[in-house]
Amino acid sequence: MCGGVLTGLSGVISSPGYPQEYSNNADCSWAIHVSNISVVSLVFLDFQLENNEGCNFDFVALFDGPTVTHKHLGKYCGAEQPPKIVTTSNQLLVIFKSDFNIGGRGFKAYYYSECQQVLSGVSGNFSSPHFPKIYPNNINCHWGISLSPGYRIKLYFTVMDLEEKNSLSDECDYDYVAVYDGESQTDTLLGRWCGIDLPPSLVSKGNKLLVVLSTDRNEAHKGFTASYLGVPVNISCTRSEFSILIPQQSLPQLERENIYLGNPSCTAQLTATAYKIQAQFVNCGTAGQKRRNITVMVNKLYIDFSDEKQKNIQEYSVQCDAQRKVASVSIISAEERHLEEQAQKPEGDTGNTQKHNSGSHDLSDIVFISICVLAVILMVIAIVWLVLL
Ligand SMILES: [Ca+2]
Ligand SMILES: [Ca+2]
Repeated sequence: MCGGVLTGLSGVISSPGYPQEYSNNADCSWAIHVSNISVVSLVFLDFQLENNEGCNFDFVALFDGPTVTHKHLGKYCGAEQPPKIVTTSNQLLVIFKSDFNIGGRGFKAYYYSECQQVLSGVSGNFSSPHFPKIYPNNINCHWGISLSPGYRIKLYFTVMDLEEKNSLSDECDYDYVAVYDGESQTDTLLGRWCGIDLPPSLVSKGNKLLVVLSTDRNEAHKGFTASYLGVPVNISCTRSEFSILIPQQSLPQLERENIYLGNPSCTAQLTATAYKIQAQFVNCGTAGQKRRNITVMVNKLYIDFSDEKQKNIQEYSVQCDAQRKVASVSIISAEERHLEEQAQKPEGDTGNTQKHNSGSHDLSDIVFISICVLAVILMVIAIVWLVLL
């Protein structure tokens, strides 16, 4: 008796009687079926079968799907370990056959699923596979959170119970959760956690976050649960003011004083459902900047997430093309902020521009003075003309 249907996220298969010599005339097939969001990886740990060219006597054959009619991924015999196989779908078929004589130790292999999930709701929860039961060994799960531009993602872990650190290296070498500030593992690593210490809450730089759970071949615990929240900023403008709305439910733990435009005296008001800032361009330090012959009104929105442990103020650049009444908001990343601070040092160009633009009422003052001057000139011309007459 050998083979079967396997539906776990990971598992081990081996030839009948392994590591004893397998029987003659064996005919086994394993249909591996992992969850819909995954592909299957198969890794051989040991491999020794009767060898012959073409592998016609004893062999292991692999198919990229549930039946032998699916794409053939390889046929192996002899003592050379087959390479790691990854399917294109969530199913893998493994066939083992032996003929009437000459055997070997057989094979042992493990399979695992690369659990992959993309989350695009404004808020959501996810947890390690089988939570609160023990998570599988040998898994590598990805949760990608992807929201619309203009959102940042705040991630909280609510339960954390993974295998402890390697006591020799003091690192999370066995099982861990890693969070990347973007959509792939090449983006900045925000941290790597294991054991029972809850990771701190994290805020993404942009509108994407990647959470990875990696477990090794033995010892498993309960796993983790996490929640995330998109922090959106809705902005519009008229010819004279900004209007900013942030749904209250997206920032449940904040006071209205934690949200302000330009400076802490321009705080948000609380409506029934949202934090709201309505600010005339002449207030809150909004300034006009010339961009390709268009004057754009610019300011910064601050959301203060600081707690006792850590200072954490997010900055958003808000802009309004007042003529077209088109507003936009974008997140200012830590790097951008750093560059800006560099540029604003006394001799910096940006510093001068900022100084020049401080207070947009400068603009209306200039217009007013110009009109006065013009009126005076016209009056003088009129008087001179009268006198000459
Ligand atoms: Ca044989
Ligand atoms: Ca482990």
